[in-house]
Amino acid sequence: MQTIFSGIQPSGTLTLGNYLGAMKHFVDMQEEYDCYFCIVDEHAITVPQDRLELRKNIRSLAAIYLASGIDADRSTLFIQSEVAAHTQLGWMLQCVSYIGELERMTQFKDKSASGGKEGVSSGLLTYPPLMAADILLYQTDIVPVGEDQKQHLELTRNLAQRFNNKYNDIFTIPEVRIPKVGARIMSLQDPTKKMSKSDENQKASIFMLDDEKKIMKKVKSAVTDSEGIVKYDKENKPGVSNLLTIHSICSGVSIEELEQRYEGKGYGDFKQGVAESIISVLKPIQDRYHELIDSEELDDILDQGADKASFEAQKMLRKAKKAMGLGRVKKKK
Ligand code: ATP
Ligand code: LTN
Repeated sequence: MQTIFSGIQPSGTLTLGNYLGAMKHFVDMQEEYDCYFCIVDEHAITVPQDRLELRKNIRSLAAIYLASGIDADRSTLFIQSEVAAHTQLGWMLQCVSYIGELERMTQFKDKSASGGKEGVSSGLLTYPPLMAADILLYQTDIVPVGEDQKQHLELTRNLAQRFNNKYNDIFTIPEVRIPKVGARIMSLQDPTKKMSKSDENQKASIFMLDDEKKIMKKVKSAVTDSEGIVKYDKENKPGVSNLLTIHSICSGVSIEELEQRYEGKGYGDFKQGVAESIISVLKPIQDRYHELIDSEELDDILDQGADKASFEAQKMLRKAKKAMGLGRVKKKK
């Protein structure tokens, strides 16, 4: 059976973008693959975090994974900082990474642009080798992510190949899997930008825990255009196209069918339909979330996940240390 690994940062409440671009696919993949899903809290601290808020977000993300349909009997769900091998291999891979290639990562360029050299943590630069470690520890074959992570995956492959050539052929070279639709859900307020959980404008993103009223309000105020025609045209009608994509994935109805359904109708009806389709997907997830969030069941699942992941990760870490010559070989008595 092939292995899947993916991670999400506990850097805020998940958005509909995270769900449609990543989480939803994780759920579908559990049947066919041996899956590891990680709450990557060590990645989240590359930008400043409030400690209580971070704690809350970690637990909340775990509950969202499960409420969305991750089955703890099939998949391994765990918190990155509870498995020490991640930072250990992360350091080793940092030592095979070049500063130049890390500086070329667009996420680093974007997130560091505003801070200046003193205000940006060095962790933001060295984050991709940690991500590579996450993936390579589990002999991962496939990494399902949204479009924005493609470059990091390319780097992971390069680092794995470089390590294999230089030291020993131990790492599986992972493939990236990007969904055909929904890989890049856009901001409701600026449809040229991706929907992001850390967007300062609250109206730009639908959060997975938003109530019906909020979802309705945000969709109704989404930026469209003045044409009044519901048609998919990413170039000229990015707002409407984004809403059509969302509506289509949430309802399972094709974009062409939706275009026909709303022909001759204004954006009012269309937006009502979009909001209803989102609510129909999120409402059951929210109900289950509230049952889980304060439960012991959640802790048990995370404990078991950390044990299983640690066991597997240790095997790979041992191989990597041996390949690099770290530690020692004990003399026989
Ligand atoms: P942040 O805004 O804090 O950088 P984020 O919203 O980009 O975070 P991540 O934790 O970095 O979220 O990403 C989790 C997963 O969700 C990744 O696989 C990522 O590719 C995917 N993803 C994030 N935003 C979107 C989006 N707008 N559309 C589709 N997929 C997305
Ligand atoms: N960098 C990713 C989160 C992430 C990840 C991973 C995704 C960390 N480690 C391993 C897939 C596999 C992000 O910012 N979305």
